[in-house]
Amino acid sequence: MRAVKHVETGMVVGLGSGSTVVYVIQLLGDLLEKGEIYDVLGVPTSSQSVQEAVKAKIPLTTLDEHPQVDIGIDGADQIDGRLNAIKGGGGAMLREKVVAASCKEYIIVADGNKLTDVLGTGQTIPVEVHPFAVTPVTKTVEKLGSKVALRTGSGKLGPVVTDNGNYIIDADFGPVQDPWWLEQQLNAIPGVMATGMFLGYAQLAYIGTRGTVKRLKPQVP
Ligand code: DER
Repeated sequence: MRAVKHVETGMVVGLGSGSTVVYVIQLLGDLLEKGEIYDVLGVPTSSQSVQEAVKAKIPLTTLDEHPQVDIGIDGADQIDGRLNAIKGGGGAMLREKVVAASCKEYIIVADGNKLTDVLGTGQTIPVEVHPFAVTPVTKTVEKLGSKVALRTGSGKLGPVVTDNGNYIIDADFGPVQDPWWLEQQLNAIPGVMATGMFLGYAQLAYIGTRGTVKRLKPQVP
């Protein structure tokens, strides 16, 4: 996993969430155990990444103690050539975004099937919403031109409740030609806690396809 090679001794590392990042956390734990790097602290982005980091014996810290994170590594549900991404399939986007915004360098690791020309193509946009506001937010997001579904759990009845005690709506806008405009509109709705659009955060992505890994930098047209 090439992304892990960016982590150096003494760094504070943002630990993303999701199935891909599990390998990142395990590898980082291995490097620490072998003593190849040391004095590394992790900032977890979800209860999942806390559990994985504890298993991998990575010492953890908080943004209160380390508000500036040297490097963040996270997955994505969809990513375009500018390295703008849709995240939140795992429901962790609020903390993931706070950590992404705190990183000096932010790297996305994803499978090739996550690459798209236009964000939103065949992919819903998750929006974390305060439970008190879920109905008015849903109506407003529908008025912006999407079909909206409240995310419900498997293994639990009723809505998915995030690590922050909020609900998630998944908004299907189809291909989004101007994600920056949409991000601004969504963030302006009272009750929206975070959207799954991660725009302008990643400086680098490693995209794996059938055993090969491509290194991508943001393409500027
Ligand atoms: O939910 C999330 O934000 C995850 O990071 C997601 O975007 C990537 O998850 P995956 O690696 O399991 O596909």
